[in-house]
Amino acid sequence: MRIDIVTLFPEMFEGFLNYSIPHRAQTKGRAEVVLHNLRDYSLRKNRSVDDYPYGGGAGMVIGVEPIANCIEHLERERRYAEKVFVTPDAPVLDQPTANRLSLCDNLLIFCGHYKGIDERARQLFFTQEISIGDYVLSGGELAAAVLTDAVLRLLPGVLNDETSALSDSFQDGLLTPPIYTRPEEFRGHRVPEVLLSGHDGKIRQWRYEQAVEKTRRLKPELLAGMEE
Ligand code: 6GU
Repeated sequence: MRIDIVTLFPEMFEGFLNYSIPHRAQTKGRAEVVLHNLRDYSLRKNRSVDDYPYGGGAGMVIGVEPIANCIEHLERERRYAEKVFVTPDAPVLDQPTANRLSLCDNLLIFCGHYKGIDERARQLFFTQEISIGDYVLSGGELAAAVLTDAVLRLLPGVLNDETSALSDSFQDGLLTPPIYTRPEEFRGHRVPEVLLSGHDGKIRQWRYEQAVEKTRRLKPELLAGMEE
């Protein structure tokens, strides 16, 4: 898949995209992530993209013209399955949304900054809006990075063990059970005996019970839909 990210701060993505799973998705040829600087689409001499809000108030607003210019330019090259605006006043990203977006060929993610973007741009140029949680960040860049990571790790062939995305928390509607590695005992705290038993059936049953118990304790809302 190809992900085009539009931002005023493309450098913010360089570190994240060059490590770990997001890096592997690209070097394995499963994904291409292309950064675009919104300023390159400014029609002004000083490359500015923002202005004062009509009606007054604090903060600057990114104008509709550079956004239109940028997205129309990118759309001349390819069709996007979704054009996502990341913003805190939107539905919160969840695993089903990440799963669905991972099936798209071309994805566009637009990062706002300052007070936000002109409402007309939201209406005219995006097919979906996504937040990453109910708190405010300084800009959309970290949210776009979170969304990109959540999507890239789902692409086939990116994770070593093909089943390991399937065993993530949320993929079966449950949190993951506790996991352990050596040593068997640390300062008197032992690894649960069942995990050392070599008995696959018992281990599977224990992990399922632990997942249900942990979900009930930490995220009971995930169980609400499953109990009918
Ligand atoms: Cl997408 N943007 C900003 N600026 N803050 C956020 C967010 C997005 N999601 C949660 N907080």
